[in-house]
Amino acid sequence: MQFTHTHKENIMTTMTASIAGFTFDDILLNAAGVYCQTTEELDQILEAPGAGSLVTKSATPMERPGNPGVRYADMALGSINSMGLPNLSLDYYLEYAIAHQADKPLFLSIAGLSKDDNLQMLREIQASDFNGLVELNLSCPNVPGKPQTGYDFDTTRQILTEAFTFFKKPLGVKLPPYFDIAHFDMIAAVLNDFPLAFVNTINSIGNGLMVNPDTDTAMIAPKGGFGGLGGAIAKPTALANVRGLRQRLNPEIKIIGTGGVKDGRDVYDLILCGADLVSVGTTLHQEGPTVFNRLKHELETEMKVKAYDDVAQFRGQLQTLD
Ligand code: RRO
Repeated sequence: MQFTHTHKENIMTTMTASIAGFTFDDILLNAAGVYCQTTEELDQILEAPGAGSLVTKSATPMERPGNPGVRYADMALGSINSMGLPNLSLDYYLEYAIAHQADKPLFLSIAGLSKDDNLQMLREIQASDFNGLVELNLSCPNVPGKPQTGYDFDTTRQILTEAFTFFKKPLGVKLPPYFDIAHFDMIAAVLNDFPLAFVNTINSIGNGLMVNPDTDTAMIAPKGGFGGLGGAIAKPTALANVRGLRQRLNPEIKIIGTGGVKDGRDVYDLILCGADLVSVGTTLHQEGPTVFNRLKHELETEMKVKAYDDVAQFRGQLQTLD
């Protein structure tokens, strides 16, 4: 028997996930901030083979230009950025998400510079026709004078307490990386008190610094060169945060794993540590939206080596040596 060749043909592997009653036909998406600032970029993610969803650039109530000067640089083990929350406003992304929500389940990201901004945006989303998922970014490291909310456990609890008095759509939070076991315990204790649909871990590793050896200058301009680290350098931190939170969070709270994905094995490792969906930042920036299909095929190859045909068979199944 002869098989005709189509470009979707030979994936017999199940790579799906569900969050808040939505089914994702593929488990990959962009990391917020990458390829998602304009409708032109968003369209490319929406249509990219291998991408199961998208998240829009973190929005503020009003459009922002972000930080001036060179604000993203590639480096040997990943990237450093201090974009400073450039975005085209909540209304812009809300309009896009409502127009395209019939195609796939979509994530709308918001990052207010104050609790009131966040609550105001959630009210607007609640009142709108948007019926997808909202990612509340508690971890932007790059706005001068604004600490990452996710490192302040009391403020995080306060925002979620007020949000859930009126917000009834599926809500998740984007978290900064944590570096101490006590902090995993503390953030999980807060998050487990709320009906969150998901957490997304990790945002970039905040406030690193890289030097350009040709010029002896910092690699990026804002904040004296301090910026968030992403890419390969972030992988062990991302794995630890996915794993540490999966061990602590209520099972109803799903996990989007973000950080350090360059190839299919990196996706596999995040799933093994407990990720439901996996998002791609630095490598998407470097390679463009064809990255999703490459990663999907590499993940399938890795799964075949291990004799799996469904990501559910190894999700969260990391073994330890003790
Ligand atoms: O825009 C940014 O500078 C930025 C944000 Br909001 C974020 O959440 N994470 C990041 O690495 N950069």
